[in-house]
Amino acid sequence: MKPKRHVAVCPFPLASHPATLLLLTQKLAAASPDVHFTFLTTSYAAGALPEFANVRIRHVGDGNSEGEEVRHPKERLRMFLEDASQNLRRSMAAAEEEVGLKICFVVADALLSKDCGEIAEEMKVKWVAIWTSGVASLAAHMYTDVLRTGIQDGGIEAHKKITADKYIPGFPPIPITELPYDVIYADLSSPGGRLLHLMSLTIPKAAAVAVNSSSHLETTISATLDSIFSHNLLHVGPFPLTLSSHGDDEKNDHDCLPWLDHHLSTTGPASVAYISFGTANAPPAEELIALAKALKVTDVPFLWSLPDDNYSLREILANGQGKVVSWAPQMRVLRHEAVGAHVTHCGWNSIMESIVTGVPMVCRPFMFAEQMLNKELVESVWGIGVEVESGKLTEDGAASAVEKVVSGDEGRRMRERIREMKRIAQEDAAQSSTQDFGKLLKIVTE
Ligand code: U2F
Repeated sequence: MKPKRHVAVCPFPLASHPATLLLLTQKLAAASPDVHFTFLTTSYAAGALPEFANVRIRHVGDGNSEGEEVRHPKERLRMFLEDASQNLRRSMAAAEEEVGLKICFVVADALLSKDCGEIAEEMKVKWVAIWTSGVASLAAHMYTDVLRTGIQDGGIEAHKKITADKYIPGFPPIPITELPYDVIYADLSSPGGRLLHLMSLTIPKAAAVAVNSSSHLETTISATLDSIFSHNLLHVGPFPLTLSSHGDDEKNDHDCLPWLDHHLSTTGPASVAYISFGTANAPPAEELIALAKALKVTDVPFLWSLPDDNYSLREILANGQGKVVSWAPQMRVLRHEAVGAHVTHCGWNSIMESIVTGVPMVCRPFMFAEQMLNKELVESVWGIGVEVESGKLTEDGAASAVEKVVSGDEGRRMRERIREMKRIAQEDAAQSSTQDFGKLLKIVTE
């Protein structure tokens, strides 16, 4: 079919962002076969992402003109951001020539709002922003200037006593020190600080802002954000429910499911701990070792998604109590009846996946992006998980947190609360999020 419209999609080339945006693009594309989607990302971030009939992946320059090997994700990102604007423009022009149609709409990862917003303005087309995390973190970024102006410079100890609801209407009483670092503490001229600050200034110009959350999960903050975005906030998540194949990688199974089946029949339902620290962070080696020892002490069976390079740890873990894989089909694992706890870095996708499968969490967040804030939501606001003592994995702290969630009374209460959230998320996914997706589709394709 000859396409009638040409839409550009620009994911942020880090962590799970490209895979998540591609799933959303697929859903938009499946509903609009006469629209051609050009998905623009760096060759590194594109990896082995698949193409579809009306979704084509086009590589964007990664800013690494020397072609040297860059292993550190932060450095890769710094290089990309330096030339992102020019490189995106160049690739969009090439895509227009190839497809034979001018780009008439831009779908931007919210983190690229500044560049994509400017490009769309030059092209005289509209754009939408996709925030792959939840409402609370986006609200925190939107209040960067208010918070920085309002808070006296009393240092971290004084800041721990100030809660964010003082400045952000509808926000839970979370200490401002737990907000994403860039909101209050980053130098706004540093690459990360600048990126997020400019996002907060540019994103209200988008035709709509879509979030990976649903309308009844973070209700009071949603109301605040909706008014900032002139009632164009769209809840199109949680993605594990609304984007059907999210995290459901059939190929990289590593026999996790049969292993869990075995445990269901031996150790029973909700007896296994699943462990993963996401795609962008890893605890230091000594913490991983402490966790391995803690698991031995608790005797809780575990399935651990651990990148291949942790050779020495694999040796400690090779005692039959657990299974270690380099990548797990996370959604299918969490959905399995044998799994009773999710040890997580509190990436937003992982939290949503835990909620929609009803598995309470043991949290070891990093001072990275919004993970500390996500942990506060999980532990203090929703009561569906517990942070490891002192925020770091120690043998005693990790053992006590895992035991609390898997077998303690508090774990049972967490399980009840998370099942209620699962019910709310399911209802939203079937109703309000479906309606909001319809609105997004209309804005993007008509
Ligand atoms: C950044 O987070 P990450 O990409 O590190 O973490 P998640 O948002 O939790 O996403 C990880 C995804 O990878 C999947 C898992 C999630 O969908 O199911 N996965 C898997 O399928 N198998 C594995 O063995 C391991 C992971 C950032 F660091 C966070 O702060 C943000 O919240 C997040 C979203 O913007 O992006």
